[in-house]
Amino acid sequence: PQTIYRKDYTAPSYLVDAVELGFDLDPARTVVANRLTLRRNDAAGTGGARREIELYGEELQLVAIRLNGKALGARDYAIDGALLRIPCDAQDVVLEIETICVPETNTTLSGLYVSNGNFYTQCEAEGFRRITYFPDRPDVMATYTVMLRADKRQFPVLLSNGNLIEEGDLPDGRHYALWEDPFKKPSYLFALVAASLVCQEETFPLQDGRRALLQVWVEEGNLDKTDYAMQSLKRSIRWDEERWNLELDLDRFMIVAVGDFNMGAMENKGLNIFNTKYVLANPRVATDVDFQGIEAVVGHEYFHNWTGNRVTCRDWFQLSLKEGLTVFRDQEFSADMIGTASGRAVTRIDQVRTLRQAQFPEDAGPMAHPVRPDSFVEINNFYTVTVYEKGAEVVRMYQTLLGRDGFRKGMDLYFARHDEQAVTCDDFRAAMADAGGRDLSQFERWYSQAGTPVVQAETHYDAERQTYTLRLVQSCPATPGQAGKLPFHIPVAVGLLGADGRDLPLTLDGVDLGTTAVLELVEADQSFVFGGVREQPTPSILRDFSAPVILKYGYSDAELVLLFSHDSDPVNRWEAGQRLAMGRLLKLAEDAAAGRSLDLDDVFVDAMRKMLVDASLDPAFREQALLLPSETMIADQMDVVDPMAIHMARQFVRADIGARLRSELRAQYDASQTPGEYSPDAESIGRRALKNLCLAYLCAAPDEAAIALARRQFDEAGNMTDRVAALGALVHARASSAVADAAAHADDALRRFYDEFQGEALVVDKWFAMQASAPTTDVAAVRALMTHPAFTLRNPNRARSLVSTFCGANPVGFHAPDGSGYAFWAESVIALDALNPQVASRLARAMDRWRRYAPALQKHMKKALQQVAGRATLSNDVREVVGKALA
Ligand code: DPP
Ligand code: ZN
Repeated sequence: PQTIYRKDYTAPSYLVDAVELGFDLDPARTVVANRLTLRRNDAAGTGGARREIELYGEELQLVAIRLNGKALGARDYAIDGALLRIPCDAQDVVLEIETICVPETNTTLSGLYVSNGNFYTQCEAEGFRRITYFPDRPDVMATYTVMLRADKRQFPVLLSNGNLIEEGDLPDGRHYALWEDPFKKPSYLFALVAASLVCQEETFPLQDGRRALLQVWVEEGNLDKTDYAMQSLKRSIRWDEERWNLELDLDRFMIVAVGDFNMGAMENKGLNIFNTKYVLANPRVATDVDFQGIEAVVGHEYFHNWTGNRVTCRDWFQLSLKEGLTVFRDQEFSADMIGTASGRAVTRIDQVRTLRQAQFPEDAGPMAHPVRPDSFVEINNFYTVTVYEKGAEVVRMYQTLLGRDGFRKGMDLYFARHDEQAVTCDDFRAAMADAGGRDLSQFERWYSQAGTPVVQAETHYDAERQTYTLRLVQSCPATPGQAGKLPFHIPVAVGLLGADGRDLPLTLDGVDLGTTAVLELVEADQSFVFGGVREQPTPSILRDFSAPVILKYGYSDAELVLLFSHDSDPVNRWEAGQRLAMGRLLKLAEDAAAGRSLDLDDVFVDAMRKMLVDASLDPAFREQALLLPSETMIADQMDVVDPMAIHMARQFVRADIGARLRSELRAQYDASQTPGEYSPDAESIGRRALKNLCLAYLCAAPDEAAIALARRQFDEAGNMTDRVAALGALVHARASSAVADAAAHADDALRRFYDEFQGEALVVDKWFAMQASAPTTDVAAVRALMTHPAFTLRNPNRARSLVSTFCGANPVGFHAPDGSGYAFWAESVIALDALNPQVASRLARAMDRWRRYAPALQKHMKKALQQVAGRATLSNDVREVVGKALA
């Protein structure tokens, strides 16, 4: 496969002003008539070669091409793979192209496809070329007029982008709808839906007095699950107006839910298409996390209307321009919807967790890439946590450096300069620099250098001079293709705590900085000297996680306990607890590997006890503070990863806390009930989270009482959050020998859960995922589940719920010493790749960090990787991932 480089970018030889599309929709044979009005792009040189119109097409049957009315023969153009080139130098061109595609056999879910008998599209990144020949690149922006024709009984609803102009009946039981999108857009934002659906709708007043029609479309039977998505949409529209002065620019905004979908959702102009997972919810079937996910994703896609659609990307290397920025916007939206400082901190902690769980490992593995990649084989492989979540951290750092007002000025300037353009990450940085009057040239390295920077801190207190010196040394490990790194521009937010736990006032170079100072680390080695420091302080470094770096500092236990009890910055307060836990978990994993007995000290358990019972703190915060680092995060700290030892260590700590804090956990469980009707507000979500964490700890050291508690909660739960938490507690206690019939209780709950919810696909996904992630589930059990009538590899959510969950979230089962997990992985990647390369490629990445494991495991892993890599027929998606893993 061919590698595509950012440095090779050239402007398009022709621009498209208008696109007129006609669809005769038939699952077995859809005819697409495409009429393009093109204009020669004189800004693009041809390097002396003759000019050509370049169109992309895949899996299309070409019926006819006409150029300015003249039919072209096979000698008038050349087809080379996906590229169709027509020699042409005319200033103005009308190109008419007729093609045929077969939606019903399209299992890739890219382009036009059929799901449960209905038509949907997915065009980002390069799916439009599977619908018609087109200059399918984001810097070609055009207006679209779309005529849809289909059988009226089977497909009563016909939707596309923009405004509905006309609809009516046709002979033979068919009907049509004509849609017009007044805004210029790149082809990846095109969408159509032809389906039998129903909708919840309302009109909503916009800031400027207009009223917009809002619709949420779902399959019949799901109208009892659309309300939260509609509420979230309205909150998103209002928030974008209030915080950024950005308005909905269309009279109509539609969300359509589909059960077969590769991503979470897609921001097509005016016609967002969503995975059902991020639309359908009511208390019976959806958890608190599901409700939060819906609000975040509805917001995310809506916010793309400005950051992505009105201002789009010049090329796919700039993907983070829209994704990092839009993730940052949806993060701020979710935080603002909670409103309280403590609630904001909990959302921030969640973001830090995601980075450590997924992005730091990616940055340290074979697929490491900069936020703005320099090359790719398959762009679909670069919809990553680095582009999205690290990209959002990069945007957040502008706000930290410029302040909220400065950042807002930068955003305003960005829109003023670039509305209706396709631009680059450099353009965004320039808007921030110009609006803030700042030199942000060094900041560019956050876009160009991969890898997680390490900041090593050292401190020195001079009692005589009353100065406190903070020395920060930064470095960044080598990543594929990037051996040496230059220093980053890192905002480091710092506070100093006195012995009583209070913040000390900060003075730097005679300037009073309040109690949190944002230091700008720009050198490889830089020292900051605080003056007027009257006592030996404890440093709170990287407050609010002010940069996506790994901070190293030799904290003592006493300092960490002080921070865990008192830091005024809740994120660092949480962080101190994570550091206390991580130190112990790493030591215990070593002990477990060496067969030594395991022991947990009082200092740690007492700190956890104090946190648990501190009623002055929000339950949501306490839940975060009591949650241990995940097995993946622990593994990321080890040179040689031993999954079994890590699991034993973490289980031991969970069980020891469960046993030693039994009465406090039980009391907190009772105190955290949420009586009355279910509500997904932050306060109630926090109480349920803390209650269910207490239950999980109690069942980690199960006795009869704990299991009885879980069974009672399972039986009496009035919502899915409590139901699934109880089920999880029972399933994870399945192998306990301390309780009679532990396995029978788990199996009974699983059976009843399935019986009750078998008609709810998203709940059945939870049922599979719950079993796939349980440490008692081995490959044989997964294979047995694959024969369940409800299992299919063809539905991405279902495939991920069982296969990807097992390979990615069940380290003990997946890393079985005999290599059976890896053989299963290879088999699954190959089977999925034949159906859906994007889903297969995600699964393939479960093996990314194979070189970090013990030699005995590595040997099996390499064999599995080679087995996949050795296949003659493999998608570019999977080939790139396994190729990089083995390189
Ligand atoms: N639909 C995906 C997202 O919103 C890709 N743009 O992030
Ligand atoms: Zn996005």
